[in-house]
Amino acid sequence: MDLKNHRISATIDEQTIVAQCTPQGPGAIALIRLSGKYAVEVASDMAQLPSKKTLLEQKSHTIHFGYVVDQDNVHIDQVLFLLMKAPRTFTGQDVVEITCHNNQFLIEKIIDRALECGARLASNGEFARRAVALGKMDLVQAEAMNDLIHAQTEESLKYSLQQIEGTFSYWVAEIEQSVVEMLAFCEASFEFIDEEEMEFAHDIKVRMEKLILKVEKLLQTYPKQQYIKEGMRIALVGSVNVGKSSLFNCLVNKKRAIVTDIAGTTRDVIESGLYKNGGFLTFVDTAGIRQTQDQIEKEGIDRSFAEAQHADIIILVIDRTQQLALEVKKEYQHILHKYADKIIVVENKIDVKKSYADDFSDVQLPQVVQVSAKQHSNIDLLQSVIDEKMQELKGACKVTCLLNKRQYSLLCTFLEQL
Ligand SMILES: Nc1nc2c(ncn2[C@@H]2O[C@H](COP(=O)(O)OP(=O)(O)OP(=O)(O)O)[C@@H](O)[C@H]2O)c(=O)[nH]1
Ligand SMILES: [Mg+2]
Repeated sequence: MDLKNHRISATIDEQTIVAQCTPQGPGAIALIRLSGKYAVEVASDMAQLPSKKTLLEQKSHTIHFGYVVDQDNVHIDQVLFLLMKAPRTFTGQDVVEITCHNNQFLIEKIIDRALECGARLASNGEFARRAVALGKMDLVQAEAMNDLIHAQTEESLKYSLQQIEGTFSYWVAEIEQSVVEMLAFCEASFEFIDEEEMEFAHDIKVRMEKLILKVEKLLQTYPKQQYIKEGMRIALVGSVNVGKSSLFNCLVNKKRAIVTDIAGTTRDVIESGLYKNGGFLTFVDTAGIRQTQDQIEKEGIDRSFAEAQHADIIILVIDRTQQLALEVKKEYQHILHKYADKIIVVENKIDVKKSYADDFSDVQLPQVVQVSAKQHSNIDLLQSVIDEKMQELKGACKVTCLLNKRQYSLLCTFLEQL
């Protein structure tokens, strides 16, 4: 058999796979990874070392300066070969990583050369799949690695790292252990059915209750885990012209939304995100609520209500210089009732004399933060109230592990069947 054919005809999981591991785009260096039964042979065929030795002759876990060459020994690029033989590798197979210059033409040439030498292109996630198949990590850890790469907040990064190190896997192992013990107790209860002193039924019941509590506790944190994963969404809601867009611009620290004295200036939802204290915040400006016949404005107002529902925190803005129209006041009351736990009420325009005080005595109004968006007064105070509210919401979420949707629905099924 031809030297390269035996590499290609290996079983699908043994074939040598190759892929660029670093993202495409500008940068100094890129990394190409080979993994498979014949990874070192493939890399050796494409490598030229100054010592004239081959990669096959080198020890495992060593780094070699050299060149990737074509079939006529013409240099393609000057690179570093990182040689790692099984089993102490990411995939559990022989792995060679090539650090080359980050030029897409060069990268493609190196990958083409690997293909000529008997590798094939890796499919999406194939390196991680092999690592799971060869017991280098479990599925939960592989998912955590994906979460780590895509983590949007520092906190979510922290949890993904813990999960790679096995926190959730340990948690699952403990659950498994409890189930196995209960099964053993069930079997023992059949064996010793006549022994009155052995209270298996009571023991199993106590263990089962503990187990259910443990799973329920983790499941309950799931909706709140989104704060950690995706950050929080804070919507500015209120009547027209109260200064929502002005306040929004203050909070995101740029002139993002248009501000005018024309009522109904903001027609659509405007978002702006920022990182703060390791978390991600998305501020959302919305169209002012009022009665209107304008189709576009109506659609904008519907979106404002949808944002109020969707948001983790609502900043409900009151203007001390204008009285709310009756129907708008009703909407304020409705929002205050429905979303009591996530509302911060802000009275804007404290730089001018108070001319109206809407009566919300029928609803329990939370603490009112007084600001002037125009003069940037008390914005720090508002920010600290927002921080407190965020801590309050997050505090209800003491997370053991961050679950993804798959893990969450599997745990729900498990709980149903207990
Ligand atoms: N005096 C004073 N005027 C303000 C303050 N905040 C906003 N304004 C003015 O109020 C008017 C409306 O401000 P916007 O920020 O556009 O109000 P809005 O709530 O976004 O309005 P819509 O988009 O129409 O719903 C503008 O003329 C602002 O300059 C403030 O703190 N003090
Ligand atoms: Mg506006």
